[in-house]
Order: sequence, then structure tokens, then C-alpha cells
Amino acid sequence: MSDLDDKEMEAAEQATADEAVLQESRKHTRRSFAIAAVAAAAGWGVYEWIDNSHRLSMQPKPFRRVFQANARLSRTIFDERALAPTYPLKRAEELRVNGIYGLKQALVPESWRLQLVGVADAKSNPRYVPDVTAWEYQYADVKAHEDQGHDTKVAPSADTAEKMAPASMVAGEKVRQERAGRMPRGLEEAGESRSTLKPGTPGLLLTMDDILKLPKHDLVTQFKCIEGWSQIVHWGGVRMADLVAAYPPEKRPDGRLPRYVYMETPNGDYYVGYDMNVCLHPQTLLVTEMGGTPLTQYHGAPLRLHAPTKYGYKQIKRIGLIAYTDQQPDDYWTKLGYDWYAGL
Ligand SMILES: Nc1nc2c(c(=O)[nH]1)N[C@H]1C(S)=C(S)[C@@H](COP(=O)(O)O)O[C@H]1N2
Ligand SMILES: [Mo]
Repeated sequence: MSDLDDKEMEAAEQATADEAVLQESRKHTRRSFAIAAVAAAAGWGVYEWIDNSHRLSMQPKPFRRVFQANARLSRTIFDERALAPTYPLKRAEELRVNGIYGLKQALVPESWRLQLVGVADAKSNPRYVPDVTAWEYQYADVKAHEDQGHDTKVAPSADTAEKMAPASMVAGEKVRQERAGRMPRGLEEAGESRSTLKPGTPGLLLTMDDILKLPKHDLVTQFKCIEGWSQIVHWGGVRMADLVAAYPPEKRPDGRLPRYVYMETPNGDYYVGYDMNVCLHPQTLLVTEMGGTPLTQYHGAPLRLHAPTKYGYKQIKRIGLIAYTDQQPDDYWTKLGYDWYAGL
């Protein structure tokens, strides 16, 4: 027997073990069927395969097929691939605003770019720039929005107002004059991110048109904030996985993908770290619309993340930077005591 055959036998044995797990999971038939319908509609094959798996296991089959199916199955069960439930459109609500770190100033829409860092062969892309941090986002105004709710573990202090809208950021024009390269960053409670880019970091500067070239997807899922409320929301946007496919990460020296993805708002006040596999989940969206209308400022215009397998604080609003990285990225709420994983 060749080595390959050995591996295939092993894979077949593993598939049998996985089949037992599946038998168990088939008992939750109603849920599986709902998910299967959604997955089929979304054109995503794994649950389709699960439906067929019984038939497959009943007949002799080429080992190669078992091996592939087994690889797909373990991703389903052991990674972040299980789909979150979806809901009929008519159940979608208008999401409340909660947390506006990084959103307090009105961003001038034309000045938005997506900084994308860690892309393979970036230099050959027409959007390549030698320093993405040199991009200047422009802001129309600055207001203190003390009325906006946000998750917090500490009572707001007397100097919150100063922290939220420092005197140094009182007018967009003044800000533009004062900034030397980048504005002061990390002005909120968690402070400056340890993962923020160093000046001189090369990458791509994508426009909204670039993003909208990716296939559009709609999704109705439940949004959950760790504070204990949840709402059903209709999201529209593109799959994060499609962005990663269109702009693939530079591989590590050993040939694998970087493990993490880091995102931050254009001013660096809010920032989130993700496992790469969360970003590759088929329901993780780069959102441009909620309830069928373009995002508003406090919901994160022009681009926010929706990851239905994660709590709200992992769903960053107003994305300015996406960086592929192999170092576990810094994360605003993890710094303040919440779990990095934030899984539901
Ligand atoms: N930029 C930014 N994104 C953010 C936050 C924030 O304060 N700033 N808060 C997070 C938290 S805790 C929640 S619950 C959701 C709220 O999203 P919503 O305001 O659209 O309901 O945004 C998340 N993303
Ligand atoms: Mo939240």
C-alpha cells in the first residue's frame, strides 16, 4: 500500500467517526432543515452534503470522496463554520445605536478609503500605495454625544466629556491643520491600539466601488449585545470571505495563511481583532446597508462588520483598516476585560 492509500484509509476511518457525530446532530432535525434551506439559498454546499451523507455512507464510495467530505465536515463541526439561524425579512427590526467610539465625527464620505494591509503581491495592484497611513480621512464636524449608550464596565468619570471630544478636536478644519501625518489616536477609554499601523506601512487603498464589485448578499440574523439585548436585523453587503478571496493575504514562510485579521476605525479609537476563520465564515459580512437603506453615521457608514457568531462588540462599525496578520491583534473591549473570542 502506498502512503497515499494509508492516508485515505485513515481519512475513511475518521469519516466513520464523524458520521456518528452527524447521526447525533440529525436528531435536531428541525433546526438542521432550516439551516440547510438557508445554506442552499446562500449557495453554500456543506449542509447540502450533510443531507446526502446518509446515502453516501450506505454505499461503497471512492476514498477520495470520503477524504474531501471529511475535510469539509471537520471544518463544519470544529471551526466556526456552523451557520447562525436566519429569519424571515418581515421579522427584521430597526437596530438601536449602541456604542459610537470612532464615529463621533462625521466622516466626509468621499474621503473614505479602505486601507488593506498584508495582501499578497500588493505592489502589482493598481491600488497599491507605499504608506496607507498617509491617507487623510476628512471630517465635517465634531460633537460630544453623551446621550449615546455604550457598553462599559466603569462608571463614566467627570472628565468623560473631555475624553469624548477633546478640545483639540473641536473643528474639522482645525483637526486637519493640527495633524502631522496621523491625528492623535486611541482617545477613548481603552487607549491607543498596540496593533495600529506604523507610519510607512504599505498596502492598498480601496474605494467603495472596489468593495461593491463583490457579489451582494442579504442576511437576516439576530444581533446580540453582551449587555443582554438582541434584535433581528436585515443586513446587506458583501462577504468578507469574498474580499479575502479577491485580495488574498500574503502567505507565511511556511505556506499557510496568517491566523488573524485586525480592523480599526479611521481614527483608531475603536479596534477589533478576529481569527481568520471568523472572517472566512460565509455569514460574516462587510455591511453597507441595514434594513435596505445605506448605513447611517452611528451605525457605521460606510462599512461595518457583521459576524452573527460573535457578540456585538466584535462587530466593528466604520471600518477604515483591515490588516491580515499573524500576531493576535489588540482589541478594544478585550482591553477592558471582555473575552477576546466573544463567541455566542
Ligand atoms: N466603531 C465602533 N464599533 C462598534 C462599537 C463602537 O463603540 N464603535 N460598539 C460595538 C458594540 S458594543 C455594539 S453592541 C454594536 C452596536 O451596533 P449598533 O449601534 O449598530 O446597534 O457595535 C459595536 N461596534
Ligand atoms: Mo455591545
